[in-house]
Amino acid sequence: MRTRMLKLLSILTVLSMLLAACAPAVTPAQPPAAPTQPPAAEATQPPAAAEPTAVPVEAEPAPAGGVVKATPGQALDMILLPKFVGNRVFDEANDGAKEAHAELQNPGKLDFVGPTADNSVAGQIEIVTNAPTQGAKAIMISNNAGDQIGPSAQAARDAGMTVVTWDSPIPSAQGEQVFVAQVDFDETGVVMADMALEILGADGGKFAVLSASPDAANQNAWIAAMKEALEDPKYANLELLDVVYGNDQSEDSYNQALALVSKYPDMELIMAPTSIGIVAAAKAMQDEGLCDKVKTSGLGLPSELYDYTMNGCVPEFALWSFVDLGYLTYYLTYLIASGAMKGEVGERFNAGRMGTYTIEKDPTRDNGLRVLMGPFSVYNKDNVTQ
Ligand code: RAM
Repeated sequence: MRTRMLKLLSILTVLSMLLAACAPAVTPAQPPAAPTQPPAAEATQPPAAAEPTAVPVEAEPAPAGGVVKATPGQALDMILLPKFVGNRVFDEANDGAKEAHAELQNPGKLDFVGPTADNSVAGQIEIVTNAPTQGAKAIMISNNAGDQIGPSAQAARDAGMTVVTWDSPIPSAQGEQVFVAQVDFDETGVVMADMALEILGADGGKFAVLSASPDAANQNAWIAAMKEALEDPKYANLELLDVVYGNDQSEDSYNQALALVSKYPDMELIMAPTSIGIVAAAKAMQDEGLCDKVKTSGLGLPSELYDYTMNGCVPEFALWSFVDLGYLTYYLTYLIASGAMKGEVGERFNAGRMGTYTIEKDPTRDNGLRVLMGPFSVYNKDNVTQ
């Protein structure tokens, strides 16, 4: 028995020696990652070899030229701050942010908080001021307070928060790391001038702007861009009569639209670059039986403007996807807040289903960076749906 065992053992030893001699050389397997450690940020660059020791929880910035991909599962409490609550476009942006929040499996909170429309400036500043003390890691702001919000945004930054704007930037960029621009702001001016020309025809006509609030950075920039566009001889027959403000409140906007009609009897178009203002102006013209004489156009939601487009009160208007804007904003903010990106010019990142984006200098402001989303959709009775 013992001799048989010894024979078997020696045969096995010879066999294993033979096998070792024939096998190709292989590098030893990397030690497995620590169980609590999230996978490193993916990039188009080859990943660095895994270290046997624990890796920091925060993802590493991508190598230059790489496309940074988010590491899911990082716990980051984030705040989505609209200009005010009760506006469908902001609810849509929140839907997009929630989609990204679920996709990135963030175990932290995503809070959608905002002031009421009549207290937007003070309310927004208060929310930004209080955000760091509530333990939030990042805040995403659609700014309705002009440069007045800058000091509170800067304080949030100084307290270590990530501050990203979307929809409406901080004009001076104080405290703001990156602005997610829904469309190019200069192009918005051209789109509005083109819609005015198309509605009024080659002979042109007189029109007025019904804006949101005087502190709304996005509307102010779009109006400035439209005024610049109007200097092109192509628009020589268009005359801009006035700019008035309905403060993104329906009743106020409705009354401002009626006031324009009485002040300018020869006005033929109200251009409202606000989803609240455009509906209010269209309703005011319809209620007064004026849709044949005074058209309404601007920026608004197809779901809210379908009837007015079909009955000729709003022959043409434009918008972009607010769901996508919320989704893209969330991805960018998560990447910066998790340490995967610094928020610097030239950084490229993957935004899930929306693809790859790059941080660039914002060409429409003196200071500030932006990520450009786009595109515009222009609607008329041929393509508007409910
Ligand atoms: C209103 C808001 C928002 C703007 C849209 C077009 O809902 O002012 O900031 O982007 O209109």
